[in-house]
Amino acid sequence: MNRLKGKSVLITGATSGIGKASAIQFAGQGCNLILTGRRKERLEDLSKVLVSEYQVTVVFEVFDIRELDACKEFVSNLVLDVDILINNAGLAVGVDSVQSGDFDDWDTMIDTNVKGLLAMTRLITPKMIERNSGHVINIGSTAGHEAYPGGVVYCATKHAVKAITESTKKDLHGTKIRVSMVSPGLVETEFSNVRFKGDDKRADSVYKGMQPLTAQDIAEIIVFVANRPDHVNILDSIIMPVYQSSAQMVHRDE
Ligand code: NDP
Ligand code: 8X3
Repeated sequence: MNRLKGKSVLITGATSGIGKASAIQFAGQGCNLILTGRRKERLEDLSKVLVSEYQVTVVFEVFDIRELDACKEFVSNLVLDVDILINNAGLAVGVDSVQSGDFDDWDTMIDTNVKGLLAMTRLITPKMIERNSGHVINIGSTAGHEAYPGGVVYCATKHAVKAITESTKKDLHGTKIRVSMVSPGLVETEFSNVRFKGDDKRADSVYKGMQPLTAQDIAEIIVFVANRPDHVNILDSIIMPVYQSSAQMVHRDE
């Protein structure tokens, strides 16, 4: 049953990976889309494809989610009511240990994954409260459930997303607004290319000898979470490839 047709879905970080795949899946359900990211050309191209293939309304805005003023301006200019907010924009940068980490990389992860997500939630939820309806879906990670070496700040940010999700649910207690988190394990997107700062060979090695999740696998879960009946709230869902049993326990065929 499609309960999503005609709803407006705001997806941060829709230029690639899980965000882009989610935009395609929600458009396929007949949702109108508000897309964000920093790469304008990608948003233009994706919007054109979605409008022509699915006949939905698509608007996009190019800005850096780390800039609070840009987030505020974006939200104040929105004409559509946001029914579903998907806080997806995020990244890992580097795999340094705590004793050798790069302070700028740490800022980038914290400002994007935590402060960007918080800003969007802070700015969008008041109108949801006024309407007593809406759904906030945060993209967490298995790294928000389990810390691993080389992930000190990335894991901290995703643990923060878990805490933010739980607190948001409790802050909105008694309203009809749903609050969810989707927590993937290894998904082959541009994530590892970004983490390894453009070292694509190293990025490919993350998925060597195993079949990772695809962005579409996760987008389908996000749509499932969003498409539950109004009284059903999925607080979290952990999805890993079958060859992955924990952050670092990954079986690889020879
Ligand atoms: P991608 O690198 O493919 O996509 C990341 C998206 O985030 C891009 O659209 C990017 O857009 C956007 N983004 C990053 N920084 C900013 C910024 N400062 N301002 C605005 N947008 C930004 O990776 P994924 O699709 O894999 O990642 C999506 C989410 O999923 C992230 O939160 C990630 O932590 C999470 N995740 C990923 C997993 C994986 O294995 N791939 C597993 C678990 C969770 P642009 O660069 O155009 O700004
Ligand atoms: C991304 C998955 O294992 O690289 O959140 O942390 S992992």
